[in-house]
Amino acid sequence: MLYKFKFDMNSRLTTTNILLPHLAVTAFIILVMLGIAACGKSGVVSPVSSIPTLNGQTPLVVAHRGASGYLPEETLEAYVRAIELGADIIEMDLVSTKDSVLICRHDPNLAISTDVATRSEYANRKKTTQVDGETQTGWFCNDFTLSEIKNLGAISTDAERPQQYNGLYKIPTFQEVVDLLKTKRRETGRSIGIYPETKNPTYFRNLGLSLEDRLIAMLDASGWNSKTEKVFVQSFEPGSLKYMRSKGLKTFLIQLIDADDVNMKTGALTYAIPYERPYDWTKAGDMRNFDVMVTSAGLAEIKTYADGIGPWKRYIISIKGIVGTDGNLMDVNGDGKINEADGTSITPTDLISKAHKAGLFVHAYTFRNESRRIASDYKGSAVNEYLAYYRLGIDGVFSDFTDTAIEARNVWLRER
Ligand SMILES: [Ca+2]
Ligand SMILES: [Ca+2]
Repeated sequence: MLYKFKFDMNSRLTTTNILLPHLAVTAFIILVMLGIAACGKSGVVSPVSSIPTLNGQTPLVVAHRGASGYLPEETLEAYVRAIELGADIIEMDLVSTKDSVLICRHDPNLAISTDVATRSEYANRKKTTQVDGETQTGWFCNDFTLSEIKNLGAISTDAERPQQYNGLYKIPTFQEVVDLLKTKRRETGRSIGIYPETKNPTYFRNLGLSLEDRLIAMLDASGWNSKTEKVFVQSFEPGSLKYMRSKGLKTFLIQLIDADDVNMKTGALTYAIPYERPYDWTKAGDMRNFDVMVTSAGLAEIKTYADGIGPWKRYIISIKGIVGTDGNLMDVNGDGKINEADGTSITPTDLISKAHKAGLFVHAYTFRNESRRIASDYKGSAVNEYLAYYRLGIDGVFSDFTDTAIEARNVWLRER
């Protein structure tokens, strides 16, 4: 039959030969059209046609701070677990020690994610200072050498998550995570990616501990300063991204877009220190909030220095509660608390399609399994939340629970 389809086009018109050539031509046209539709910007043909991501590829699962839902975040152990759970990419925040070593911590304040408060030898380092306009009391990484930080143990940052690993794992340097990833890539044969964030870059620059040049040098040395690898460099501060681009960073760059909270009475996002705007804007006297970044003009501006955006997920699907007769939000599920579980998803914004039109991919944060964080319309299932975003064409998700994000992606790929 295949022979007929290919070669009988001009042969004598028998009943069979009238029908088959038409089928052949039609099938050929359809195949060509599907092939064009499945070809993304990168020119790579997607295994599944018409996936609504920017490049037509399946959305990426980014292990946010490693397998942080299960183990103390940003430790080698949390990254190994995330890789075992199937993460496409591991994510980390970079801050600096006093002796200029990049380490993986979400906050300069070590009280948040380490056992420093229990160490009497460091009691005299406790202080109150400003981080991006916010007054904080604690122990700060820029007051500690790497060898001192290596004495500390990582702890869970969330009381609802396992506490039995607190203090067991060390704080890794960025180089140690890079080395781990190289080993794991060899062992697994998977091209697992990396997603470092310059954290509080203005804060560190003001201390003479700038992050950017060291990050570029380390990516150069690792052979990963390129878009041929799954390497994504992210920041909330546009100045940090623009600086790195100008200094030869060739990886994918992502502008993170934050807000403070959701007003559950209206579904509107709210803005407050230190989440209202990039801190380099504040320092420069630019008092616009992050929300200007999600306008068409804002996205066009981002496209001049970045490849994608990393918005808080509520910029795409926000939630709204029910206001009672007393004017207060109602405890819809009757658990005595008012939180995201009392909210219902509202109509999605057009941010993903607007960003795609601007040529930007969208990786949203942060997806978590805890029931108090799951809007009521997802019926307590984090899988349902991921599905809503995958269906909208999200290009990647930052998840504390890699396995759930992958399970949902499999459900979504099957449903297509
Ligand atoms: Ca981060
Ligand atoms: Ca409730």
